[in-house]
Amino acid sequence: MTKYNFPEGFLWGAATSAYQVEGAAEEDGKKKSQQDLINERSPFTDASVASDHYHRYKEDVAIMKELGMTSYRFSIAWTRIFPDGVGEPNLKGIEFYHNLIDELIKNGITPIPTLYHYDMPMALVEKYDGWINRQSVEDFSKYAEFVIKEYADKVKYWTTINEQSIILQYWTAKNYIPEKYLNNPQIKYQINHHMNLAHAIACKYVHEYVLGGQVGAALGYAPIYALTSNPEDQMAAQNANDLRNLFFTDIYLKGEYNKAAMTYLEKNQLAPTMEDGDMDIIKEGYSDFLAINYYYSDCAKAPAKEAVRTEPGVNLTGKKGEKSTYEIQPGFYEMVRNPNLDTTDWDWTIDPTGLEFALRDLNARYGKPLMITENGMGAFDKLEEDNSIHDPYRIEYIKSHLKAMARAIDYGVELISYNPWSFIDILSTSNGYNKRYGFVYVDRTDDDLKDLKRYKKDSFYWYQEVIKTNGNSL
Ligand code: BGP
Repeated sequence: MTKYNFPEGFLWGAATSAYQVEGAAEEDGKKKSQQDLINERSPFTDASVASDHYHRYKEDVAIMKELGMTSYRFSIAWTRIFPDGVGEPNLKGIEFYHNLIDELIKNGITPIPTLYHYDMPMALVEKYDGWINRQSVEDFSKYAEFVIKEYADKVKYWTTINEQSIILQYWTAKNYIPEKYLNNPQIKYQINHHMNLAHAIACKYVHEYVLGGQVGAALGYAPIYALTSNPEDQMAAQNANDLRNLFFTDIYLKGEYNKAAMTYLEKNQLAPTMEDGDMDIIKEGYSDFLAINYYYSDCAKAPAKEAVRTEPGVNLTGKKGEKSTYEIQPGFYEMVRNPNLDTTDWDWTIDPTGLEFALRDLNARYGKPLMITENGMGAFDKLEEDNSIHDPYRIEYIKSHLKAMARAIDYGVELISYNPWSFIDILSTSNGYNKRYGFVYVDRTDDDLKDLKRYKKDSFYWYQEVIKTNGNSL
């Protein structure tokens, strides 16, 4: 009798994304994406070297194999394949992902690529403002079709767009937005509509070109609790769930816009402009599964009558309590800190039950298989003199979330895979190399590249045992 019922063949993995791990941002024909520019302007290091995975992928895959990983979720950089976003494909870029995928398969690791992880080609931003312009749908579709066809006989599971929800919530950090649009919040819903079309078209291509292929989005997902049992707060939590979660999942899994969310946007002149036939495209591009990136849960209350529209804040220092601004949608909801939960140093709540809640809720609503493409804990890790890294907090975080997943499975959730963030230390969007997530330490800091050597953290050996026992060592 086993303690935990992770299914036979469950995919145990880990995740990264191209610009956060690869480096070689302008090598072998690759050109810059908007993320290169956004990171250059940030107070942290840029993405030019990152964890140097582009040059060390073989060594990295060998470490994945040693960890026992049976899946690896990574992203393909659009700018490696089409440096200018459109035009002639770049053979060196195509070859890199062939090599990586071949190396994974050779080592028994199922590749789970993501087509888009925040990295719109800068050339298209300069040409027409990137996702703001509807032309982006056509150009992304060409890129997606090319990539899906190219790797069709090697890749079964595809994810389309990473975290549309976060791209929308943090629209000026995840997109390069020209100044003239900064005071126009409708733009973010327009970007999102274009991404809905792009996602659906990519899904269609997977169904068309990949024998037995399965596809879904990788959504940043945080369940939302009401601050109190006051009915007004409960209503606000439902409103927040409609606009922050179901606004995406209803598109992916029902092919329609969530009605309450759309009504709110229309009433506030925020709804996207659509063309005839858009909803047919969205319906045709159905998903086979939903992948979620789960880090934390959120909390909402009824907003005060005089509350004004407010963008969410971010903690960029790793000093607890620094996050002071929470999103407000006037007349709909106000996000607040949950007084019941502890947080990481970056104010992200630690809530394993929230993962169980999310999985159960999504299963009840849509009944589709689910995947976890990110989950993990950012922390200040320390490389000791003997090259060990003691990260009991990360072990505790992942252990409690795995137990929550096991409970959800017991209650009927169909889960395909678990790919925590991150396989190796990567360039964090909210604190460079100060905020680390990996099972494997990369010896560099924001200011000093050092030798970029890889060292296994305590969590590496712990996760190795979890994988070996199909979760029963938990
Ligand atoms: C997700 C992103 C990842 C990664 C992770 C951690 O939102 O998909 O790319 O960045 O969050 O975030 P951060 O680096 O801000 O800690």
